[in-house]
Amino acid sequence: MSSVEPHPVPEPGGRTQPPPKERLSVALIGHGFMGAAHSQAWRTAPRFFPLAVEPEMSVIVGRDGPRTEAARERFGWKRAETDWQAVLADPAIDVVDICSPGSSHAEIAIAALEAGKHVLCEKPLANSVEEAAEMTEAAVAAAKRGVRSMVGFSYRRVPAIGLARSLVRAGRIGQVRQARALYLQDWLADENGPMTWRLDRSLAGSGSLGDIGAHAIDLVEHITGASLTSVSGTLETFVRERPLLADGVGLSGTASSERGQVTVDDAAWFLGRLAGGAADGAVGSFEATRYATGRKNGLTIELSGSRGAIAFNLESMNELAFYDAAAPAGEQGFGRILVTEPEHPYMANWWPTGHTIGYEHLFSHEVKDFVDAVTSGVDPEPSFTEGLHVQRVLDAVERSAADGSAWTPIP
Ligand code: SOE
Repeated sequence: MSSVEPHPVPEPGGRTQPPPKERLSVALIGHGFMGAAHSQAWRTAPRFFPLAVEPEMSVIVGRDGPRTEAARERFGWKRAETDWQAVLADPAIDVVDICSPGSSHAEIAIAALEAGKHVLCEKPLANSVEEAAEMTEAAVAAAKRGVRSMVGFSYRRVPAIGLARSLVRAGRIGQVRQARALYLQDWLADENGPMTWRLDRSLAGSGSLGDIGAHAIDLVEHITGASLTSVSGTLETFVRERPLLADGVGLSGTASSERGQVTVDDAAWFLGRLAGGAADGAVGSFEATRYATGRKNGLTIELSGSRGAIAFNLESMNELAFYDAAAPAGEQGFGRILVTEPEHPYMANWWPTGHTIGYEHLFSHEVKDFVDAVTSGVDPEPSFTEGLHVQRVLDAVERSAADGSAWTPIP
């Protein structure tokens, strides 16, 4: 961290202002959907959460000069660059926030960690177990030098997920026997939609499985404290050829007249056996698809326990349904808890009682937790090690699907 000399500045009348905060100089890699979301978080988190340092939005990096300059202006970064290696060589940079396609995660994250930069890397961690393992090795070595790293599973920072985790870990739904996690989107239901990078295996690593299935895996394990130990999976690609992308970023764009092969799964289904935590011996059913017509960002999780249940829906992210089987007969039901009150994680810093938050707030929570960990000298969660485990689950699902949905162990 570059430090400004912390000295009290006397004000008229003798009162002194607190010394200016040290700065944390941030470089953002990528300016698509996640680049936009993370930019908002770097701008907003310091305004709502008392961070020990002042993040400085120093540089945004993209491949195309004019587009990156436009993103710099739109998202509020000081500089725009097209050479990420030159940015990593800058000793003034403290943090590298990776929001580029999965094919670039390993090279950039490992170089950044070896250069002593703290790293926040979007999910999934990498495009393969091998890459994720190399990143994790670099992260563990870097942590010994006080360099921190985190994977951006942003939904862990939904206050309702924090409440679900507290209830489940406290035994309020008893022994979890079944987990149901569906992540349903429909932005690919139109077969004429163009080939964004998320449909190219060489860039994305996988399709719905890694893009959104990774979220479902991480959340079920985060809430229950259990780990998936084996899976039986099926993958399907409904539309195998699409128009190439003529122009666009993020999830959409304009179609060109040329066509290309879709090389990733369009939808994934898998069963999983869980061990440990509150779901020891449980069986989970997972689905991840971007063809669920009418479902826009429909991540739902339901945990069925011996003494109750919880149910969450990302499209109603400020609520958690809680069924308490210990409640008096006649009073039992899936009660809706409005998770907006100051008792819940992060909520005291936003709005007065009863006011809701949205998708973008989760990234401010993520930045706040990341910066707090960096300034406190502790390793943030989820770590690259946890990201590697998710990568192993994704890989096991793909191997199972290729082997007739055979039950496949997760190392
Ligand atoms: C697209 O499926 C996507 O943008 C994911 O890549 C994100 O991780 C998720 O937060 C929203 O949907």
